[in-house]
Amino acid sequence: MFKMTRRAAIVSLAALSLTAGAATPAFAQDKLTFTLATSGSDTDQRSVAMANVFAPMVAEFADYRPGYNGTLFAQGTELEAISRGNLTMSIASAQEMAQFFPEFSIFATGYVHQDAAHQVRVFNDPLMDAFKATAEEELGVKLLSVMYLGRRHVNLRQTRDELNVQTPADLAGVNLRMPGTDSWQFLGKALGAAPTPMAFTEVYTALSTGAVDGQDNPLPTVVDAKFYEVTNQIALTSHLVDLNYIAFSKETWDSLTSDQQLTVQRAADAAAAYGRLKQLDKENSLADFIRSNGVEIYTPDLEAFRTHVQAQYVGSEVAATWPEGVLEKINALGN
Ligand code: KDO
Repeated sequence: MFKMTRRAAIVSLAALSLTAGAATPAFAQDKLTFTLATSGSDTDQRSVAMANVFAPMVAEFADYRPGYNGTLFAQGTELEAISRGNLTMSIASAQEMAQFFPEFSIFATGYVHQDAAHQVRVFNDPLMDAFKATAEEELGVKLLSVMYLGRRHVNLRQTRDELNVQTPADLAGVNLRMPGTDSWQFLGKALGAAPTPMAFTEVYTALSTGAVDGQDNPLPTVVDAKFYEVTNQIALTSHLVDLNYIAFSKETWDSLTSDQQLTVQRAADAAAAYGRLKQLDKENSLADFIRSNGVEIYTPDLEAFRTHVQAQYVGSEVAATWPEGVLEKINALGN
């Protein structure tokens, strides 16, 4: 797989931006247009938060135009679109950021973030300053806020009688769909599985046809995407307390007045907080609904998973990209 280096990625993006149309919001007498691309649905709590909280707060000077289910830009291409000036916002992942800047993989590492509150402390800590600066200066992307996606678990087509998942060894040979970026594939292997890269919008069909054995999203996504219709078990591995960033075009940001910038920042923080609470509420209440649809949910040997997964990262080429001392600072911000 051709691994585009950081410098090559930015140079190619810069070259492309010479030809792309102006990213600046649609020309209008007095209103800007903020476009947002996400592979999530319109009913996903992060999408709902952006539409119901962010959009009204910026409505005085900007129209909000979301594109759901990867219809505006395919999953994993949104940041490039922002950088080229063809998109204002995305609900980005650390894994996608890591495609440009490998050091972001630290925020996508199994069993590092402990919970939603830990994610917020990390995102607001000075340790993030260099990461945010790199994203702005080299990619033209401003990371406004951190959103809570939830605890990712192993969700399989096989029944527990067919495949009882207690330790990573039980996942040997299991064709586990993971999102397409390198750090996602690394996590899939670290779990003990044989990961298959696939866009989120293709997962339901792949599960229903048996093209893959399973996937690994949080319980709210299992319900929102109806994965419970085409799977039969969830092993509560909690292997990644996952997050997204509200990513915003630096070019658009710089064109705003300082009052507009303050409003956009407050709107992003409010949307992230709203979505976090709604997602946590769903995460804590959906297990019985999923079980009622024939999916067995159980807790595997968490210590075995944590120990094994963390051991895969130690000394790995992924860990080699992490700036000195950052992991210690993240851990110190934990409970
Ligand atoms: C997924 O593709 O499994 C994933 O959960 C990865 C996340 O980073 C995020 O892109 C998410 O999909 C989409 O927002 C759809 O929920």
